[in-house]
Amino acid sequence: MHGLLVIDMQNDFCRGGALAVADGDAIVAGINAAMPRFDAVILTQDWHPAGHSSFASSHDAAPMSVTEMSYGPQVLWPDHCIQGSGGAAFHPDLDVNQADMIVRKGYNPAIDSYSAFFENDHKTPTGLQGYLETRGITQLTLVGLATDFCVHYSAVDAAQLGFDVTVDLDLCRAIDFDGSLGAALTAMEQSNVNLERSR
Ligand code: VGL
Ligand code: ZN
Repeated sequence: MHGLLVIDMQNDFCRGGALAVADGDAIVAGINAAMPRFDAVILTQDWHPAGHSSFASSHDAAPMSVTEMSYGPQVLWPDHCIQGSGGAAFHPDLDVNQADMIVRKGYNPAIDSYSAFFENDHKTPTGLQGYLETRGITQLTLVGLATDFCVHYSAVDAAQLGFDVTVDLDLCRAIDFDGSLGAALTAMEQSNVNLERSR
């Protein structure tokens, strides 16, 4: 069974959003078109409480600065994807009706969660692994936002958990902050993630 894991296709990561990824909107149509080719479609939704510890505003710090958390270095982001806000909603053109499952992450006030599998402490699970295994899904293709953060960490965790993982780079877009895209591509390759371009 082959699942499509669609990462964080939310308004705040698209044009006009609080943490807009360049050209994020451009991949929505392609993601919708890809959905019917998979046995299962799973969406992730970045879902932070107001005042989340990953927000620069919670630390009196500049957005995009880096701080040290108990679990390691953490980029401090502009406030984004606040639970129930329009920015946290899925892009209006994303075909949410084709999804079997929606996994929310980042709801723990003290820990960020880039990966769809584990919070940034690399041990608190979201439950997605169990869901996929229960459904017999062994192959995963990842698409969405952002290539160098949530797609990257989700792909590496999935590969380490033993899934056969492909990232379709044409259906992803990157933040590319301080060399993060290059580092992410290297890390994914080293973790045996297949990097694919669909077009
Ligand atoms: C993301 C930064 C903060 C992402 C989420 O979806 O890649 N990046 N929260
Ligand atoms: Zn976030």
